[in-house]
Amino acid sequence: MTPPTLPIVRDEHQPALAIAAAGRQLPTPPVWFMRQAGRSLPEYRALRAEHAMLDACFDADLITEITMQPVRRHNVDAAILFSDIVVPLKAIGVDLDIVPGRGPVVAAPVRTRADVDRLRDLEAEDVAPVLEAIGAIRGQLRPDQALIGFAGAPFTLASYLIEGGPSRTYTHTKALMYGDPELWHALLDRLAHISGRYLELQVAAGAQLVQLFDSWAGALNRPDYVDLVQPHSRTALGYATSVPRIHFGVGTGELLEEIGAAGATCVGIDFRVDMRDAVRRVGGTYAVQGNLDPALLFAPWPAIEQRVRAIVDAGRGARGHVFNLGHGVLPETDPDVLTRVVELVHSLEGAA
Ligand code: 1CP
Repeated sequence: MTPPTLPIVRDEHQPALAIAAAGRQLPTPPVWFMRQAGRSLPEYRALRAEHAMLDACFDADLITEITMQPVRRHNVDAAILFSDIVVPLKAIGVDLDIVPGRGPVVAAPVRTRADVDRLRDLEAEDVAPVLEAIGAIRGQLRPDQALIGFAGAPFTLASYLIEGGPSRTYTHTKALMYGDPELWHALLDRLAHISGRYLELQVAAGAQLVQLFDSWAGALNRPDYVDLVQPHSRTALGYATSVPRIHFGVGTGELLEEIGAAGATCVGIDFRVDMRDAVRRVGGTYAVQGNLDPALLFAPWPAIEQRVRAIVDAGRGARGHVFNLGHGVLPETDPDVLTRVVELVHSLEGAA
């Protein structure tokens, strides 16, 4: 296993979350929530009632405001840029929309060499409002709060492009992956450079760490992940080696070591994995992030508290721990419960 390249961390100048994600144990784990900016917040729903999702993703003022909403409300240790994994694809001219209640839908699915060749490189001017928003967000965050940039990993992006939209079975994706490996690698290489460049641009604009979302990589077994996907995720993460790098996928319990070895400093742990097992398997090499079940937030408080404490205890055994959910906040979640979880995590002090 290739050890991760850890960035040089100067503690006084780094927010706690960047330090933890780089691989350092802190007395109190920093906390944020995947999908913290979104439909669980009434202030988000009010804003989005007036603007389509993709319009909001290309408007610097809206990006800034929506990114800051959960930070103000929950006092989390990080903002995650309000955007979507398909934003860089839209920015290079792919005809797609984010359909309410469904997700990204691509007008003409990518399935041929000519389709792949049309995916051009991403330039700073393609995402100018995003980069402008990053500066504005940094201006509003406290120095101890981090700004997380993100991108979709090549496999997850490819699944939307090839299927034409969300999928449960990835039939077209896998047919191309197994049936035409040459075209598959060409597509994933294109996407790796687009994603990587997007991460690089966000870091240059002020993002202090990044997360690569390979949300659907859990659909693959380990050898296929290693041969057909991991090299491309490594290419993407290679664009952001100056900052800590979280790498996450849903249902990736079979792949944790490989998710880390793709060039991460912190491995995202979904809620199907026992945190103690995750720490035993990868916590000696990488920081870990996770892994409260988002559905647990609907249980009575004592059940939530018990699980939060258990995850924090388990996380203390790793090289670093960022508290988070094991996947995104569900839209029906009571935001006050999220705030209470942040307060609880912040109250749990242990030995560093
Ligand atoms: O109707 C709405 O309000 C739109 C819902 C929504 C939101 C708020 C979508 C559509 N995307 C987003 C924002 C978003 N997407 C963020 C914002 C910041 C935050 O986390 O607070 C992030 C990080 C994403 C990333 C994203 N988009 C992922 C990776 C994370 C994950 O959940 O695994 C994926 C897979 C997407 C695709 C996508 N975009 C939207 C939906 C509903 C989906 C999933 C569709 C599917 O199931 O395939």
